Amino acid sequence: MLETVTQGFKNATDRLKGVRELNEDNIDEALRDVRMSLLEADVDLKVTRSFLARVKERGLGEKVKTRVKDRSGRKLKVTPGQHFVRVCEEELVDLMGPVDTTLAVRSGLTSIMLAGLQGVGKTTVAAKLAVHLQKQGKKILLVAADVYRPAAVEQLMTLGASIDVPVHHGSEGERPPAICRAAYERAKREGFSAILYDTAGRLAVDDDLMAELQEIAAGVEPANTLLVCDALMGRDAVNVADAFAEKIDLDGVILTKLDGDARGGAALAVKAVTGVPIKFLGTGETVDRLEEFRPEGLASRILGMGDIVGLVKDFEEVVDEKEAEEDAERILKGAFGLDDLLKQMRMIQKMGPLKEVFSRMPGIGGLADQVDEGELAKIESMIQSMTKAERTEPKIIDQSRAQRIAQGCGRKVSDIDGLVDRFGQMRQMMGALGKQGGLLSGLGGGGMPAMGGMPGGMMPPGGMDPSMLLGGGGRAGATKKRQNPKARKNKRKQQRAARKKKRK
Ligand SMILES: Nc1nc2c(ncn2[C@@H]2O[C@H](COP(=O)(O)OP(=O)(O)OP(=O)(O)O)[C@@H](O)[C@H]2O)c(=O)[nH]1
Ligand SMILES: [Mg+2]
Repeated sequence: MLETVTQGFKNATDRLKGVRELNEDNIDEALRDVRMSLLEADVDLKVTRSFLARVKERGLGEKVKTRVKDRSGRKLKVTPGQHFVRVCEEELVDLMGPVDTTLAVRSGLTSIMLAGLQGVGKTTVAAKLAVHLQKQGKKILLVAADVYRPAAVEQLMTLGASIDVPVHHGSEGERPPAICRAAYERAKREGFSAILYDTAGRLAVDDDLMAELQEIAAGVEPANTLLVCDALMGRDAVNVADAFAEKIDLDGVILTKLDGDARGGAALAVKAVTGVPIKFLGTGETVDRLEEFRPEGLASRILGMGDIVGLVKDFEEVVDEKEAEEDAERILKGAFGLDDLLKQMRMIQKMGPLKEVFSRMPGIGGLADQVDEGELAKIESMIQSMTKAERTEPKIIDQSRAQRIAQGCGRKVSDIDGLVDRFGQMRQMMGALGKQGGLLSGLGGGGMPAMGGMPGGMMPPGGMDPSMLLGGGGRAGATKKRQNPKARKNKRKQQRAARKKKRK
């Protein structure tokens, strides 16, 4: 998603490579690329214009310090290109935020009314939000308030059954406001802690639709009224949001189908045009494809810097914390075997389609297109044909062992050799990373990445610097995550060494 815009920013920063200062000419040239990509992504023209104007003003106006100290006193160089990226990132965050994705509670109930045009994904979102709330331990009631489209009720019942959430529906001839009110009373009576009203869609914004929504809202007073919009509608999604916002009080927008749209301009413009923030993103048809919207995360993804916090959150969900910490420690000492690799691979697979996981990693986001899930299955089969000793210390795999393994999994001996070679390199790299401390130890260690390492904006423009894997990456200030103690200790050690060196 938003690949178009990412490419625009990448072209822009490429242009600024090697320039010694930002001036009227080179910033205009760089911004031309950004402008084109924003318009191509279907971002509203006015929003685009004011965004570019702000970036230009700040880019030119702010004195660029070419050498700055980070919080730990380390000196860092900032290029004009990096300064440009930083300004862009901050302005993107301002454009889309601030957002609070916690769902409000009223009279003890997390109540949500979903509204939106036909086919935008309301019913799917209802199920996705139910799953989201399930994870918070809520007891949820789904309400089928679409009595117009045949099979609408059935659709929600099927979804509800698949996630083990009861669905309330009306009887023949009962109108949506009455159905919702009855459901509300049932939720109170039966001790539910969350209720989700899935309303009917219309082809276009019309008075009947608005009147019905107003009537439902008056009857059940939902704590959260969320508008569902379809990213494929591009700029129209923003216009629709604007039209709804005029008629009903919206607390947030959910933008769906971002997986199917490389443009996704609506994500950037909704807040600026309507004043209503996006709260969630839908990125797939299945019920697990819902993301809390974090402007910082999206901004750094757009700028090609990955989305560390989101990644870590996903990681936390699939990982046993204590075990992960131990694993991370071992891995960073270079003391890990193919068994560990297998385990890590499976964990990452649990986080979602590999392509997507990769695209959110800093530094290697660009490799996402080359990820091949089939390759993983191959590796898995090879590892499974090895003995315990071979997995722990692949170095012992000689020609005859390789032959046996190859036979066991139906691969060529050269495949086995290749795997062992690559694994050896990887182990070496991990060991080297571990010595420096940083992100990777954070990923495992209770999911607390070493975010504080770099001050705002010290990231390389293209995001392809391998040091991105080591620490920092996002705007440190924006994430407010504490570093884990180990990374802090490491950092202090580095600082001491640096000071010592300086004194000499
Ligand atoms: N790719 C993708 N498809 C989605 C997403 N969300 C919903 N869909 C699909 O969009 C179609 C419509 O989804 P629904 O949830 O039925 O939409 P709705 O707004 O409830 O539709 P009506 O009730 O008819 O107004 C379905 O085929 C969904 O699978 C998403 O995030 N990504
Ligand atoms: Mg529906």
